[in-house]
Amino acid sequence: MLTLCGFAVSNYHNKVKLALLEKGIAFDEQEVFPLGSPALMAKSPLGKIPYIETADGVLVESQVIVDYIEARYPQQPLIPADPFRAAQVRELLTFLELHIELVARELYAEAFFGGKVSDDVKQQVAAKLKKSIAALGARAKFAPYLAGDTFSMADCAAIFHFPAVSAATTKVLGEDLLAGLPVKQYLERMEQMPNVQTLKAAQVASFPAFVAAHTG
Ligand SMILES: N[C@@H](CCC(=O)N[C@@H](CS)C(=O)NCC(=O)O)C(=O)O
Repeated sequence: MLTLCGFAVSNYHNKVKLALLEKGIAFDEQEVFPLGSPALMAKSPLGKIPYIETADGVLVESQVIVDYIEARYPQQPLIPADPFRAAQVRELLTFLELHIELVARELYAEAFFGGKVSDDVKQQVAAKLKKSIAALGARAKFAPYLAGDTFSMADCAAIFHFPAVSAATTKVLGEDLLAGLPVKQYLERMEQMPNVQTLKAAQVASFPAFVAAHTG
């Protein structure tokens, strides 16, 4: 049995949980907050969630976890069998996570946790995001899913990363940098999915307590 460890507000946690739910894989859950405890560091050496406990050991990094469950449980595939189409899904994931979410994350302290980000950092983040979001727009199909006609692991990520990036850029840069892409309509379509509704409801419900605990 797999145990998914993390907490309901995290976009990366929800990405993995949606993949498990859509694939119909049975799993246990343990609520873990990334607060640097020795117990956490023993399982997740970067101190991050999500991580997953398997019969063979622990895995960290959401994409590593999703790739593992895809290989281990091929039912309800979240990546096309065709190598080129599979690579296109991974290209979208790389744009989304390495070039967009990870860059926007620099704004989260000010956007969500009462911190402050310098004007220099804001300018650099805005410039990088504009370039990366244009690149995503050049590749993403939004028809109806991110990679085209089939739901994929790129959607598991986008459904939770897009709202975080929109909220952070709106709050800190005064502009939703995703507004030029059909993200709003895409998210409305994805929110028709029962598993997405369940995860979003849990995320919203646990957000105030999470922010209160992390606002210094
Ligand atoms: N690249 C990681 C990112 C995970 C991540 O950033 N998790 C956040 C919560 S959303 C976390 O654990 N942050 C605590 C920290 O970085 O110390 C993945 O894909 O799993």
